[in-house]
Amino acid sequence: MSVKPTVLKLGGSEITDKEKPLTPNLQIIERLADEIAQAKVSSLIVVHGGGSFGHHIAKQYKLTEGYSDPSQVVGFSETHRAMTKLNSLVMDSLISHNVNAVVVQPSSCVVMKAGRIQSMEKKPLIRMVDMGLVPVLYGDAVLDSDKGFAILSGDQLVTSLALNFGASRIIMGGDVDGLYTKDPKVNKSARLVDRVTLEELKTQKHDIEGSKATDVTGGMLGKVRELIPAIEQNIQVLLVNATKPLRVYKALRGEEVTGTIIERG
Ligand code: IP8
Repeated sequence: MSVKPTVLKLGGSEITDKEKPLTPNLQIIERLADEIAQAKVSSLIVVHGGGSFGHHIAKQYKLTEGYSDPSQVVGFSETHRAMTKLNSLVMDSLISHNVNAVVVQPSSCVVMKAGRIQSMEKKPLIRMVDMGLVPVLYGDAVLDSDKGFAILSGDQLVTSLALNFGASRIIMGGDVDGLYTKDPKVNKSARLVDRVTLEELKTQKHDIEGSKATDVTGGMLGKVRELIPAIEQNIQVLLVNATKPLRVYKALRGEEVTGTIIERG
């Protein structure tokens, strides 16, 4: 790629209502599409999570455990279908805000092995970004050469894209201000960490609470673990609250913003 891309993740917990199956948060999707459009980043890849579109169905059919029974096959199909519905809402918003977005379906270009990405078709993505298009990928049900199938989290995808395409930075939009010492939704003494190195993160990580909502791919704890390989390669990660206006915009513009910077140190 001629310009190092920024990889932006839009978490499922803000673009959907995670407690209500198949419920999008259209207002937030629209606002985020507007912020992405206004920020005018020259080289951008967007990934979004599953929220209440992917996780409930994936859990119902035990998809993360892999294939063990023919009755799960319909669950693979339904999980992917639900994700395409959420994705089409994101795409409609982006395109209506004049972002030249194009869908790249992970189920069609990624193969996993034991729950980790084994291979990804990269050429179309490279050409898209060089053409000024914004590829949009999402957490998805994906075929797995060991387990039959698996759930690919948007976070694993973000790290893999950032490493494969030499990203300059990763911006993770979530529903909290950044990384806290405790889960801020249940613990008032939780403190926002504005900057942390990988070493500090490794020793603090037992204090980071996982998500309480239905999340088959690990919530905040899973997020942090997944990002480590990218941070090790000197790719800076910025966690911001995408439910608050202009945080994603400022992060994309490289302006000062409330959040957590994670770097190798
Ligand atoms: O919300 C998982 O992606 P995530 C997507 O980024 C599915 O963990 C299909 C559950």
